[in-house]
Amino acid sequence: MHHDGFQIYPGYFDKNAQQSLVDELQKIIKKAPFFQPRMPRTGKPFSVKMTNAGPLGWVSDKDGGYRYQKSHPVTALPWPPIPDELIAAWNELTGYEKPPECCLINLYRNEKAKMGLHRDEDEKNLAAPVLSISLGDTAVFRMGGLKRKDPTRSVRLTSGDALTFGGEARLAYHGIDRVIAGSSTLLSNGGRINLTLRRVNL
Ligand code: MD3
Ligand code: FE
Repeated sequence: MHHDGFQIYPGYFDKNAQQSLVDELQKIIKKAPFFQPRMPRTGKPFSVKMTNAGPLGWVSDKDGGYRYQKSHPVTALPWPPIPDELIAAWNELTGYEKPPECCLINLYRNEKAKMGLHRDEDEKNLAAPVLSISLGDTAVFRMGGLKRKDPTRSVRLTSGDALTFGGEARLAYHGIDRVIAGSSTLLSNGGRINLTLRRVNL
């Protein structure tokens, strides 16, 4: 059943499913290593490292800005495919008629990694929902409204949680205030990985 808005599915992926996602991610990262995204214009590096799976990947650098592209910015190779388990989760949780085109993989390696309040608006298709999956250390997630100054609330995201953002919530401001180091043993080097699945084109 699909509802509009912001939905959280605590512990959607059990321990076994989380471990098999980590195994799949390790294979992806060998072919498409984490890269260092940079802010448009200033070139300031993000504190989060990124890579992608799927036909399109989200990248950002000083000169090109935020964009989707078919290849890895360092290796120039196409992105690896999105794992079947993630496509299945997209189908079950979003019910959207078209498959996701991008699985952005964000790595929060230490307690300094965070993501400022922003909206996801680089997609042509803003009608499709977004699916987010948390793995590893707990994150302090901030969910706001449609305007930057709207009130926000703080939500803890733990390993295995899934969230969907559709309807009004699709363009809501959100960010990651911090990650709580040592709160999970899922990732052998610690830290947190967030997967964001998006439909980019109509
Ligand atoms: C609300 N990632 O990559 S996931 C991002 O945990 C991003 O790495 C964060 O925001 C992370 O753009 C937050 C939760 C999330 C993802 C997408 C959304 C919240 C969202 C899209 C629309 C509204
Ligand atoms: Fe976002």
